[in-house]
Amino acid sequence: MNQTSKLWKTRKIIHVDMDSFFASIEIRDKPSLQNKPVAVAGKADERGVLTTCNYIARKFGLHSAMPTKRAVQLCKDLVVVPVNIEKYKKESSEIFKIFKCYSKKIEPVSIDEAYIDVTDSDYCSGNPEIMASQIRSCIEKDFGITASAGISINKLISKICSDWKKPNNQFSICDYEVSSFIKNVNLKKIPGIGKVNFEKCKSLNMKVCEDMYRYSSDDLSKFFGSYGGNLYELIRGIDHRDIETNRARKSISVEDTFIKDIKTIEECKKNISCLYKKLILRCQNLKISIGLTKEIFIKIKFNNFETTTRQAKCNNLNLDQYIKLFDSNIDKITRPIRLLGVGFTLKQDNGNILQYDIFDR
Ligand code: TTP
Ligand code: MG
Repeated sequence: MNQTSKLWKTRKIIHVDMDSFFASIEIRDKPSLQNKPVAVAGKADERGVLTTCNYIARKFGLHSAMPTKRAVQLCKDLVVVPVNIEKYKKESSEIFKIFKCYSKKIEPVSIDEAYIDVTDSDYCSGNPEIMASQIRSCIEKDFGITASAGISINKLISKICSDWKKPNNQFSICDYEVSSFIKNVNLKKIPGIGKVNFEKCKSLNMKVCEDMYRYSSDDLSKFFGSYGGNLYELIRGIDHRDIETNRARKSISVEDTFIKDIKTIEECKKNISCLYKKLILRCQNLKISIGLTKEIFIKIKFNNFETTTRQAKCNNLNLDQYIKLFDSNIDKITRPIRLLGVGFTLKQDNGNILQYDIFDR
């Protein structure tokens, strides 16, 4: 790492993200897997998918959410390890304790990533790059896995930076570097630009952030709806979001991938009924009151992996509401269905802010 001090004028945010997290844990626990392509996944003959794979396997084109069957076709020597979520949750909560040594302002984002606001931290003479380097060394020494880190003045840029030199590396962009750095960042890296919006960008001849600078905030709102104004700032590297130490849960859901695709309305309804029971059980386990329901939703993934979600306002959560939602949106099954999910979003406005548990998946 180049440790010549950069000039940090505003905030200092570190984004830490473990490298191929589930796979790294499995390889650590079974050293004979080292130097082999490894995926942590459901079984190929049960229509399982990859949760992740190590970087050796990624060279074969493998990635998260790819069906295991396809992965094994692409990479003949792939070692497929079953998922052990309880183990990863435990490791994760231990690893996250390291962050507390550097700041009280920590926002866990998922099982393997967090933002740490070290703006007011005096450790390492206030140098955020040295702090990030120490955090990564600690993770490697104490947990036997590697992590990458991004260091910058806001969440947007620090997250882009942690991915910039993955795996086992770190990258920083300080105040005066932001504007020139962000210009050449691919629009795909901007939160909110998913597949659909990226296609829209391409049709407008835009690939990197700078390509969008010719449009006003109003223009962008015309193209991208209410998100346009937000986008105007993000592509310029502006992100005022604070670190959320108490993230509120926004929704809860359950889903099932079927061993055999389902093809009839009756089968769908039967499965929605089973999923509803699971959802209620999950709410009970998490102590979430169904009285907090704002909107219910149903998710459908077809056998070509196209996914669609339908939602409706709801004050009184029950199975009939889901069946009604299904009936009013689907009158015939146009393609075999490989996955169904049901869930609901939660009201946030009556003091019922629920602690979001990143370790609950
Ligand atoms: P990621 O941080 O997205 O991926 P990763 O840590 O495996 O790889 P990278 O080096 O690119 O950061 O996700 C963290 C873990 O979450 C991942 O190890 C497995 C799990 N996961 C899923 O179960 N399903 C998914 O679709 C993704 C993306 C991740
Ligand atoms: Mg990761």
